[in-house]
Amino acid sequence: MKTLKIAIQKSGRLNEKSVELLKNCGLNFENYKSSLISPVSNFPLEILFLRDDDIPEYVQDGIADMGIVGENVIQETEVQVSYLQKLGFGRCSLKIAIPNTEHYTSLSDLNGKSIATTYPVKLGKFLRSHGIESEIRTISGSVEISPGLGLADAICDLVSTGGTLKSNGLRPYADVMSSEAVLIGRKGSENEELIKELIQRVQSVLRAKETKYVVLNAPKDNLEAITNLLPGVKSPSVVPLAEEGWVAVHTVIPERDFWDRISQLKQAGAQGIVVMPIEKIIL
Ligand code: PRT
Ligand code: ZN
Repeated sequence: MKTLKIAIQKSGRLNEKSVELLKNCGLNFENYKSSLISPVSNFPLEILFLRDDDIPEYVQDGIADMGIVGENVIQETEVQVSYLQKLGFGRCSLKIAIPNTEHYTSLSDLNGKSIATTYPVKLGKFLRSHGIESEIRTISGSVEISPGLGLADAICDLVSTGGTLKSNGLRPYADVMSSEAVLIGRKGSENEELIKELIQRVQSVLRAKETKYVVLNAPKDNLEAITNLLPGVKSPSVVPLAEEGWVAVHTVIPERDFWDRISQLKQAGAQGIVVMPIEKIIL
């Protein structure tokens, strides 16, 4: 069987979460900062540690079968790869930002202005699609200081907390794209079976992360109201308790509904609610 290769970021914002995801998939490998390639001992897979900018092309060209990288990088490099799975980390937005002192009222106020960015391709497309003609100044980093230095009227950069914009006297003005880390694959890879297996492992880890395992005690008389609040994967398990008139209910609930559901359950008479993390959910 051919060994699969997956490219992840060597160091930077996506490295830690990418390594964690692969480890949670049950893959056993060393994560030495010095190595560029690490074999997985319990799956026919090698992990390549690369700069994020190189990952889409390596996957497109078949040097790696799969990769984990931000959507922003894929769209900027315009490579032909398959999107296999959104991964829910590395979330950010590519935004146009302007100095706080400017009072633009519409996007057309950017006409004739200069915008500094490391994302000229994506910004160019955005401006064209809105019929705006600005001068794009491509720079290699520290975009946020360009207006202060008089190098550009505005910037287009990734934003997550917004702290960088704020501390440079800038404010977000327009959203160009939102992005998160994604699992990508090479179009037409001959390792389809192994890739499928890995995608399934990734999906079972993501599903588990979005879900909590809940065990609670419920008065039998209110069981219907309580189980209606708990749809579970199929339906909740109900186990009799030693105390007459009480049962234990076991189920899973989505993380996003968590606090709402817990207070509704308490109101419906649930007691002794225990919430546990789940490692994997295989459907
Ligand atoms: O060395 P290598 O080339 O691999 O890494 P890099 O330095 O090019 O990338 P890195 O590690 O900074 O980011 C990797 C990926 O993380 C990006 O491609 C995005 O998909 C994602 N990501 C998520 C971000 C951010 N959030 C982010 N906030 N990438 C960069 N930033 C920067 C942004 O450019 C700006 O300078 O953080 C600053 C803004 O952050 P806030 O929190 O102040 O808004
Ligand atoms: Zn990079």
